[in-house]
Amino acid sequence: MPGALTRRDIAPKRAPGKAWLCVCSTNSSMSRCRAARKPAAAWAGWARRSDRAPQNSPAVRLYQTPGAGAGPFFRYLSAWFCPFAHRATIALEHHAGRVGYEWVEALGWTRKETKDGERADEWYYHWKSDELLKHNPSALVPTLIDARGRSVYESLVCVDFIDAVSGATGQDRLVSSDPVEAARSRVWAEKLNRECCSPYYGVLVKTDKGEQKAAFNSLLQGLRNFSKELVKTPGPTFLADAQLSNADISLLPWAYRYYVFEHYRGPEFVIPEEKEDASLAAYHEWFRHVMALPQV
Ligand SMILES: N[C@@H](CCC(=O)N[C@@H](CS)C(=O)NCC(=O)O)C(=O)O
Repeated sequence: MPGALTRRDIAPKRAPGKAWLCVCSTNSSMSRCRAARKPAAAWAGWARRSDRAPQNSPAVRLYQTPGAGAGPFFRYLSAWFCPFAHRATIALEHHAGRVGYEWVEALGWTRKETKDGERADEWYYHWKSDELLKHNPSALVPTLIDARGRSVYESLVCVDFIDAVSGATGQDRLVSSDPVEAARSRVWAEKLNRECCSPYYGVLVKTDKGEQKAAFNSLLQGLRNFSKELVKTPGPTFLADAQLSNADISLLPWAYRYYVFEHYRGPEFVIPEEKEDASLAAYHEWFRHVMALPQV
């Protein structure tokens, strides 16, 4: 019968000798991903925690597959370094206790063995797991696989999907229950992606200094636009009263990384502090707030 898989059926198959990788193995505050550091057995207590979550919404019922415990559970195809995946990770961690997941490191780079050791440092190759190739036509992370083997992908879609199946209500939702606010934050999730995430790559990948600067300036303008929108509602986040949303999560993994600009491009690529540029004050307040959240 379709959907009769148990959690054991979707447990990860760890390659012999491979370590469990964390979302960010550096000393960042994004390194606190609990699931990434834990093997399958660590989820033993998860079903118990999920008993506390509302279990009566249609979306949650759909994901209660026979034998799979009390709440939705996914194999989460991810990559420790990927900011798109980090959007999904934040949504999963936000709904920890309502949604369970098994982290699977599904792509990366590895150094190739060479026979003679010559120029060994340059011999890297890009690997992808068979599971990722099978479950996402573009073979990109993040990709979520449910107990029936169905997949959901595209980071912003994953955030909304995780929220929909979580059964969360009120301030815990990442998509407002007010349809107008939900529409506004959906528009801004896409806008932030275009204006503040995409130019990040222009700054770092372009070789022409003028093009790097143009990308940086357009990113700054995106942050100023975001600042203006932030002050329309009370509280530091996009939605009112500190409710975290898909718009905040859209920007967060890139905002966290902006500090690398100074290292790779020099001091003129630092995001100005609020005392240097008052139009960025709300953005900085937002950044301090979201970076201090336990799920980030
Ligand atoms: N539009 C996608 C982009 C995801 C993406 O580009 N992920 C990268 C890792 S950061 C990836 O899977 N790259 C594999 C490849 O390019 O083949 C999303 O929002 O999920």
